[in-house]
Amino acid sequence: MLVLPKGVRHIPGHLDRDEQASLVEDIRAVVRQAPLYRPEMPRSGKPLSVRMTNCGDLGWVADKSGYRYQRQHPVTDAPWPPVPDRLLQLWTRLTGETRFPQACLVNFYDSGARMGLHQDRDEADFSAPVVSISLGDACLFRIGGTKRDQPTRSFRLESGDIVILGGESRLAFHGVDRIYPATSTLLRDGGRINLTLRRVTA
Ligand code: MD3
Ligand code: FE
Repeated sequence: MLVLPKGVRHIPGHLDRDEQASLVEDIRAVVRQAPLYRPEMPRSGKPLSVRMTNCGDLGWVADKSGYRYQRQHPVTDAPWPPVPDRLLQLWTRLTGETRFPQACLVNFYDSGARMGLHQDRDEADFSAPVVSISLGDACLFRIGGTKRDQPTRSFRLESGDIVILGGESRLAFHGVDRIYPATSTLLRDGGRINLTLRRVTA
């Protein structure tokens, strides 16, 4: 049997077009202060196909020396810009958490980018959920269990969809198998943006 881990909430079309466009403007402002860069695989230094940046107190980075959260942009060394208010409000409304997210990872996928199956476990606190927001072109998202060899399920994430990963699903293996080019007109030059809001420290 193939069952999604408990605690996954997929909310298709949660954000209307105007909200999506406002979020894109917020993210453009973040990217002007903290440019997208291309992370690298630890050890090999092989570049990832996804480009990234962050906002918030802590940002997730990947380079030859490993995966970690840090306060500065790895290229400019500047502190990350703050998480836009609109995203903080969304987090509070969706999670009911009293604490704000410490990190907002911004992933940008061009039409050929993908993200291999992985767990998110660089955080010291898994008690809060992760909130994921999809903007732009659709993707094929895959999620399995908390062990790599468990069966997986795939579904499309469209622009405006939200996924909330709480409970058991917080440590589920997941990835992005492909982007469906030109399936959204939200981003003038195409591609997909994914935002993940997280608590990091205990
Ligand atoms: C399941 N991002 O940034 S979002 C990531 O679409 C990441 O860019 C993907 O995986 C993306 O780490 C997937 C959905 C998602 C986000 C975080 C999760 C699923 C998750 C954390 C735990 C389990
Ligand atoms: Fe992840």
